Amino acid sequence: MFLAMATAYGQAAKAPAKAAPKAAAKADAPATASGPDVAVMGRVSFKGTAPVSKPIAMDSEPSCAAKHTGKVYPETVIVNPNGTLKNVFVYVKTGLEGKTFPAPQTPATLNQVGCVYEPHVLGVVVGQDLKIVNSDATTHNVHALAQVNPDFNIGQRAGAGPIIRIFDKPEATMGIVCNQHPWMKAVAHVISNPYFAVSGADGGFEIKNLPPGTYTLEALHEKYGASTQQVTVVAGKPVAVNFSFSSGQAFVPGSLKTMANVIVP
Ligand SMILES: [Cu+2]
Repeated sequence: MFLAMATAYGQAAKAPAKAAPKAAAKADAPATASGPDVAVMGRVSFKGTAPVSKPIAMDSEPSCAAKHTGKVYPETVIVNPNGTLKNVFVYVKTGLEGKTFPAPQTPATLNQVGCVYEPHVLGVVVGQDLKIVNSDATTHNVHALAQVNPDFNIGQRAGAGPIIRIFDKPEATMGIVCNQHPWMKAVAHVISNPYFAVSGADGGFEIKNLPPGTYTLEALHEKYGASTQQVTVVAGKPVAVNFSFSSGQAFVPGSLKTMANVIVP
């Protein structure tokens, strides 16, 4: 008992020195814009208990297992150390009606590295190239579980060139899976404007260059679903918006056609 208390005290005594550099990344601390082009910024907080997931058994694919130094976990729910939620897709849902946006010239890229999709969540604009790259020494089978756009299911050998696909219609939460490696999963969100962001390792997101106006933002997460917020963007000053999801909540359907919740446990 005394030992346990002494250990706890020892940890507590060390805590301030360790915690100080992280203070700015606290979930409720105000976000700081990374540049003058940031129109909307915020964080996605997470309430409740982070789900516990089992490490992925990659023994069936030694060439992929060898690319990882530690254990690899499913990325369905990632709660950051500061209590925020990673991989939440935040985009402009309404307020841009009647406007059209040229598809970005640069492709959205989905890489396969060590039998893991990078990134796990990505945004693609209608008409933009989605470039799927195989960086592994094995064959992948890229299967887009599209419901609004045509689905596709394509083998991609080691060393093969990229697969390019273009989506014609908005479609949120499209699962991309691999028929060779059942643990592989990415989530693509296809939207009709270029104003979106994905929450990062501190739960933060930034939407850049959104013109002044009033908009509805929607935040989408593959397990927890949708949450919306109204926001008014003014010139020259980033507006702060925060979202929150919780461990006990049921899946909330979003406004875009969303596929049934594909969960890799
Ligand atoms: Cu694969």
